[in-house]
Amino acid sequence: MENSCLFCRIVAGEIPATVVHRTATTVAFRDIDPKAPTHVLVIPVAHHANVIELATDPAAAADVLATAATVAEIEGLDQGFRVIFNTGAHGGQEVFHVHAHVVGGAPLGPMLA
Ligand code: IU
Repeated sequence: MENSCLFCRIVAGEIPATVVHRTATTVAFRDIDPKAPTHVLVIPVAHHANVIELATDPAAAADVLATAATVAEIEGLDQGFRVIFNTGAHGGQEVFHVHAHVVGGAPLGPMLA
């Protein structure tokens, strides 16, 4: 856990979040500024800054993807959804604890704005 990391503090329960699903290695919670009817963030419990670091921990990466799939099922996204890892400055990443955005619940168009 990194005390200065907002998402580590959500994992620890020090900052409130609306948790949708939790496993031993992941937490899924609603984005505070949703961009679609369903907008859930899936994070690994272990701190990794971005998807490049996550890729060095294949078990954690697989767990994040499995939890994203579980979230889609819980949220009833049977018409489809999108999983996005914003990465770095050009990717628009704002929080440097890797998170998968699971977005859906309506047609999203060709790209997420
Ligand atoms: P990004 O991929 O790093 O740009 O996304 C960060 C997301 O984290 C963004 O969609 C915020 O709305 C969201 N978020 C949150 O859910 N809770 C928070 O306390 C903060 C940001 I700060």
